[in-house]
Amino acid sequence: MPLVSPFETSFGRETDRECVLIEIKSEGLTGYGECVATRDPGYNYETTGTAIHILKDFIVPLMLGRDVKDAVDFQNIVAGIRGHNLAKAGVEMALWDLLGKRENKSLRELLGGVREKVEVGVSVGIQSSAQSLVKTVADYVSQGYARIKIKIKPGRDVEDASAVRGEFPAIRLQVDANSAYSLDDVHILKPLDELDLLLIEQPLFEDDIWDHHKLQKQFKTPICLDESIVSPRHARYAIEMSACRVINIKAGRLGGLSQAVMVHDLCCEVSMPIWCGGMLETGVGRASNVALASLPNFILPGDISASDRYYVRDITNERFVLNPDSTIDVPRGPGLGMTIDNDALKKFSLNRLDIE
Ligand code: OSB
Ligand code: MG
Repeated sequence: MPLVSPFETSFGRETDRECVLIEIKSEGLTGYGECVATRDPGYNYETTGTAIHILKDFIVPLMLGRDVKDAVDFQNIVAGIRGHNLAKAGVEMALWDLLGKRENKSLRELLGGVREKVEVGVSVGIQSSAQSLVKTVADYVSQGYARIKIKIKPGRDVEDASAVRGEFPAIRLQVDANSAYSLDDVHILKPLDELDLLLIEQPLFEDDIWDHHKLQKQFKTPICLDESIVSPRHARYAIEMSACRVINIKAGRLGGLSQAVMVHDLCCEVSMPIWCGGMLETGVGRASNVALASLPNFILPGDISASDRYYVRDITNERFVLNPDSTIDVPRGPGLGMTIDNDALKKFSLNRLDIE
């Protein structure tokens, strides 16, 4: 699906998004889930290709003809498959959609969400220059986004962040490095500590927790982990090591909504604020993110933007819009509360695999 504008991060530039949409039919109902893996292994090791392999050859054969009761049951069934969280999470999402449709409950109700609308922000990719970044941010601010995240990478960090802060002295601002730095770069990152940022997201290696602890000690700004937290266990490690003061929750990265709720609860116990991250989802995955973000401990605004920030045409009939108070409404329909635009799905489909 073509993005409305290219999205550049420290690991690459995306002009369109490839994803695996999962459709599960059971008891006359259909559930949809989105696997948030991308075409290239830039964010983590998974890709749409590895997801299809893991789904087709391992996850689906374990599930066919089996009575899968709920998400916990599903996690037990796939427990022998190491890693591949994005693939697992896509299936779990479809199971939640099915469960909601069977019980006539929205995903928000099933997960225990407490909000009917969630606070959101926008994640802004690296632009051609600091000046054009300021212009892009100004455009989002005028649309009503009250929290801005900018992507940074070596050579495009302090100057970019300072330019945005200079133009918007009071806006809620945060940065995301997507693992582009090492501990040796502390002197480069240090000026960010004076910009009154909400947080600095994943500055160091994608599998690191310990060096983030060493970094957090040197910063008054909260360090937020994204890539490094791949399970509730990792969340506990990070908490016990004081490696961060905030966690970005992505159900995909954690292996499913059930795992995301576990990290939510863990962080709640230690009063660590969390927020819902994004992976440029289609309307399917965005519905899941919005429902997840309605849980009580999602204190900070999520990387959940209106549909038109991502796609001219989406694969769902329903589109998400930004309310004037920088929130997005949580869908109320059963399950994800979304219906598929089959023409759009057909138009964008590169491949389809049916397993009976
Ligand atoms: O690190 O949060 C990230 C998109 C793709 C991969 C990784 C990330 C992102 C974003 C976009 O920041 C968030 C969104 O979906 O709006
Ligand atoms: Mg991130």
